[in-house]
Amino acid sequence: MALIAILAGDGIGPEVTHEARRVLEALGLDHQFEPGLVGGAAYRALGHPLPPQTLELAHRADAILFGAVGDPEMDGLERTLRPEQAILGLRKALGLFANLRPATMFPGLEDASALRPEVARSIDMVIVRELTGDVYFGDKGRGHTKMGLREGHDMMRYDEAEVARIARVGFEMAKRRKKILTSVDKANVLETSQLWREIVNEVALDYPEVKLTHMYVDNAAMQLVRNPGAFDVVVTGNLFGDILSDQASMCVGSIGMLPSASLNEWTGTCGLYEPIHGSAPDIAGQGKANPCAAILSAAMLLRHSLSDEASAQRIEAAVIAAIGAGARTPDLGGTHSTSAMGDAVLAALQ
Ligand code: GGG
Repeated sequence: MALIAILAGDGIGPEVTHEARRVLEALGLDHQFEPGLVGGAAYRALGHPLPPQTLELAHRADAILFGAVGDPEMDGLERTLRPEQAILGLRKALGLFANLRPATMFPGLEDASALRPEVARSIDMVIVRELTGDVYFGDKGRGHTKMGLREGHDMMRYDEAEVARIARVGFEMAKRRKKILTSVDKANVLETSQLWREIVNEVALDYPEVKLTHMYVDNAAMQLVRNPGAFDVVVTGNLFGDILSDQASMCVGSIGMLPSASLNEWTGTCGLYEPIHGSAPDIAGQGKANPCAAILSAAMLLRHSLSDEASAQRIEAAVIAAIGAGARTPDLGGTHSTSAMGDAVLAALQ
């Protein structure tokens, strides 16, 4: 029996996580669920976005099902107390450096894509986003210039070990798929990216069977809408991965469709699973959120943390079947509520 921590968070986080938990429970597996407070909800109740009891639960759990964090009412708080610090703190505390973000076009959903159907149909890729470095964690601060102007800075930084380990995740994943790896950087401008490219090339020597291409992030953004079918596995840094995966989500229909797994090694035992979307405060509490990304994240949890491939595939097949049968939340152009979409997935569960 495994312990699954449920950290639902803010905004639509609790709504979509509820549906994912229903699907997990419907599988009839002998897992235990324990909820914890995180983000703005934790700040309101306990004065910190990542309180010690939540961190303790995260360390004790076999896997974490995470919703979303973010609350516009807390925009004025100092950075270290903002809801978003909870997810950054969890990633760092658990060493979750590898973020897998699969973007696949589900049959029948082509009409929801921002791309032409024949282009959208070709999309089947995984973005491997580095998660514990880059500008997110580099030295940051505020000050004043000599002229007295207000100034802010966030340092972009990677060391060779950080680049090598995420590059290996990318190569390993490509090895198991179509053997095509695109490493995305901005090496024509950034020193960090020059190191990135150097190290990725060194790791490539261990993977002669994988075809490696380097691409500047601006070109990658363009190719993602021009010829997305050419991508198999993309490996990139924290910031570029964040941006490109939001873009990829609209190519497959909606940001409500993309799950993610954050792992501390290629097939890590401890992992955090969350939809790539945020808390969407504008639609929170209205039953409009698409729970598919959260449900698909639960499938990734079973696959990567609990080694239960069969159950993971059951969930994925149910989402595909529900979509195929016409279930659509408003982001996909439909009228299903969050719970009706959850019901449709449950009904399709074999
Ligand atoms: N479920 C994703 C989420 O809550 N995102 C909010 C956020 O602040 N994310 C930071 C990041 O993904 O880099």
